[in-house]
Amino acid sequence: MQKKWMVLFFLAVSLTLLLSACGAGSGENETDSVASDSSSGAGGDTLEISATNWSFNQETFEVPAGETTISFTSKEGVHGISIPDLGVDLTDGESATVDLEPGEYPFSCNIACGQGHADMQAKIVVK
Ligand SMILES: [Cu+2]
Repeated sequence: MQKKWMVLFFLAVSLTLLLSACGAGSGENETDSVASDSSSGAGGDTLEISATNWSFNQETFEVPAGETTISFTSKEGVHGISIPDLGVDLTDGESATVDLEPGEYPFSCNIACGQGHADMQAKIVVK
């Protein structure tokens, strides 16, 4: 008689543990999706600039005025960007958050990267 109750108690405890483990699992997933949503939208606009040999992904980058995070990626070769009017210098994988006012901000590659280096010119147009 006593043994039967112990078995029932053991079953009840394992069932509770299983259920709470499942509950915790789905809760983590929800937290993950919320976290990734907020990280992609955080910090105002993001301007992504990338470079290859020997050009940037666009010649003109139009962005609205306000707080913008400029992030730079070098997809081929070793490049960087220098935006003198903003005091921003970035190399591969770096980013900077700036408060942009309307105007034009020319920039160029800031690493001596070879034969096409002088052609690596582009500009940010803030409206
Ligand atoms: Cu260069």
